[in-house]
Amino acid sequence: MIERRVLRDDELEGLLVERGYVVVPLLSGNEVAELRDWYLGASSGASHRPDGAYDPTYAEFTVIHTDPQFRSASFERIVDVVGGSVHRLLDDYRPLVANFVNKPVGSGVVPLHQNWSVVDEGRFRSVSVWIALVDCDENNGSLEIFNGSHRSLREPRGMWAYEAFAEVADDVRGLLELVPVPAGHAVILDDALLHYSAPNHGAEDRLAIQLVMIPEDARSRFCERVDLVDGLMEVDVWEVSPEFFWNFWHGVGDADFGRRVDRIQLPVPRFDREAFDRTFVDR
Ligand SMILES: O=C(O)CCC(=O)C(=O)O
Repeated sequence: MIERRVLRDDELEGLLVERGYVVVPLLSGNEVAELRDWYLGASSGASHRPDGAYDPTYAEFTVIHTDPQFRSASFERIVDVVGGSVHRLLDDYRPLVANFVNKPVGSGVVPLHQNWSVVDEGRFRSVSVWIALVDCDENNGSLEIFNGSHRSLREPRGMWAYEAFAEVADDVRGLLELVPVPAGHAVILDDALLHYSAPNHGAEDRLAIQLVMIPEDARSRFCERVDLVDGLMEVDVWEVSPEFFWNFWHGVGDADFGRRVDRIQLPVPRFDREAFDRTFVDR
């Protein structure tokens, strides 16, 4: 039972607790244009997936942008433009990670996953405020979510969370709901919610923002896999500030902006259909 609320509005809070996400209007047309123009101007249409970052068919996330200056500048710009609106919705939350998420035409899949756990999810909810900067629908790869899945598997998660469902992803696609999101609207999702997004088959870049917010009164945490011993992952747990993610590569952040607080062992999560149903469907 998580007692700490997320949203100031009672009705929205009830929906978030029940379904794991809500959709709300957030930004004005001018704010959307400002953010979109800033991103597209600064990136001048080039690809910003560094060599060896990850699968080249994936969406581009600012947190691994080729230019480290752009990562910090993006965080500051996003927080500057959307911070006030987000503060009016969320009950004393603070930003931890900010990404532009771009899908150039013809690419940009985001595999079925839960986001990193960045707080103790037994006591708190961190949320991603995912803001559409263009109209997003089934054609250009909007979010697809598994309603209610945030109630299961609130375990420590790091980069490996992107691999856990590879075996079942195609098989369970029919359980997901596509969420159409007009430009300027936001999906506020519990970071434990299972979600996916398809490649962009539209005619222009599909640009969005992911702003990860945590409660002011919660400790941040980031889980880094450091080893695999006898089938168990050795995981370092860090308490971090946003700067930790401005110099981030293959799951390792900037140690100058974090403090290692624990070392834990975890099994490697791998879901076949039976384990998936047991965890998320028949619970
Ligand atoms: O932008 C997308 O399509 C997906 C991004 C995502 O998975 C997230 O923000 O958690």
